[in-house]
Amino acid sequence: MKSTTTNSRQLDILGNGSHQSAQEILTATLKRCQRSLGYFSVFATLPALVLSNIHEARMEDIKRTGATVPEGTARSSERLNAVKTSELLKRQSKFRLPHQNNFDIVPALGDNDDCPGRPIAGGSYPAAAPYVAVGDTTGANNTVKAFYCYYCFYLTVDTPGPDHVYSFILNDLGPNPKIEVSTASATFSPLIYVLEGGFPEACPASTGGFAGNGLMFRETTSRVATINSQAMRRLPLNVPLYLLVDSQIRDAAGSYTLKMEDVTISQPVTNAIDDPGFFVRQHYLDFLGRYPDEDGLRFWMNEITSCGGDQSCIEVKRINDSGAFFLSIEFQETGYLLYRAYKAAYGNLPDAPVPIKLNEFWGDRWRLQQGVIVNQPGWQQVLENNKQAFLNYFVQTPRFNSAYPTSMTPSEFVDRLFANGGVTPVSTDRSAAVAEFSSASNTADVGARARALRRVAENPTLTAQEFNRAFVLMQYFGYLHRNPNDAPDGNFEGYNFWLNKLNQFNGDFVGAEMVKSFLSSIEYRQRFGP
Ligand SMILES: [Ca+2]
Repeated sequence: MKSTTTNSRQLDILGNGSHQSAQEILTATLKRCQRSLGYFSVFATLPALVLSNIHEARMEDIKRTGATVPEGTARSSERLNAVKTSELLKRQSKFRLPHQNNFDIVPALGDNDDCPGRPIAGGSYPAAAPYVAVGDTTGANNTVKAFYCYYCFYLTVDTPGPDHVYSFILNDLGPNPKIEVSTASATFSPLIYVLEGGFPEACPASTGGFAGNGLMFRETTSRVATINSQAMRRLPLNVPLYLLVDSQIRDAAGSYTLKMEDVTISQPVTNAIDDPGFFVRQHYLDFLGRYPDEDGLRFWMNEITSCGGDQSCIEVKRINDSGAFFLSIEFQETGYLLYRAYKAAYGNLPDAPVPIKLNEFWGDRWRLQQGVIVNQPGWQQVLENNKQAFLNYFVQTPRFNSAYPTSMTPSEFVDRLFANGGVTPVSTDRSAAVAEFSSASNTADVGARARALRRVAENPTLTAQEFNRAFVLMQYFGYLHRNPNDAPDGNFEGYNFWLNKLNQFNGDFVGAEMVKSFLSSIEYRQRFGP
């Protein structure tokens, strides 16, 4: 197919490695994940399989339950319009330019009197060998004239003096981390503050800017301004930070010495999403709706950092890390269950191939997700409680009550759920759902409504049928924070393109280059930087 050829050629030019090596690394990753984090145990049969076998596993699941798949849902043979396809790829899959993989380019361009300032070189800086920089703000730009500090009692702090900017990402802190700016000047009292980065407007580009993302500030005492150990621990790890050396007194300026110690700093990047720690952290936020736990963060970061400077290895690991978040138990049992509840309850949205909108997904996901961290003690019970609470809530919403009047009989109720889910149930599954209502003739029992809906939403046939569809939808929700038919698409052509491609590759997101394309898309990358 033309699009595939074009795509492959682009990959070859950039030297992004073969599918073979990607698949080998993925297989190894799967094995390690099973051992360490319980990831990928989506289906009982899955641990023995590599990802390219997922489709077969799901087919086995369906055969085992004796259910049927409606014609045309699992695979589509629709031919793609070559012109439209190339346009889609052009928009979605602008692969990184070679220089964007060079993490050391920033220091060469660095200057510290304008954002993003001078990048601090990556490495560990113990107290015995701190990072030290000497500067003088005399004549510097007034990059930030004021900032809003949301961790400082919501203060707006005026900063009209000339300032210097340093950018860095904290990877780790030792026992006594510290940032200190000292001066020998009797007329210059540095005011130092930290801005949070990770989004395009995080650091004002020209002079006289206002920053809305202040994390903290420190004034000078005895010619030293210090962010001490306690304050350092309030700074987020794996997030781009900007340290500004400004002035407490209007227009005052002078020389200073900056010292950072007992910290580990990431290699500087031009776009925050190229930093391994930020990349992983962002996946927790985008797919699991929570901050990372330390073990998980380190595990997934290590997958990437263990590549060292091998760019093709880094790219493969980033793709595998990324896909793992959709495949994780935690997502499958929260975000994907939410998707399936909507699918069973209402079927697809009008004139759409998907059952749920982004605002519905974000609005309800927390109900299933709250407090769940897979592999932490008691997580199964927390998840079970969340599922029950969510489904009880869901069946009492006005939309559900209106779609399923309590006057419906249990059989009508269950049949409609299965029909909306696109599933012809085996008789035992159907009767088990109906039996939730005992011998009642209507469906007024809220608990039974919730349990019956759960049986349909967790039905293995439904779960298998919707798997690729949900995977593609989550590319839009997770990476792009939008519905597939929102701008710039305006329709579901892009969604259908990726669904067809994923189906053609039997669910193998590496072979289909789906995750890779979303990660590389300008739309995704511009969420975080240039
Ligand atoms: Ca300033």
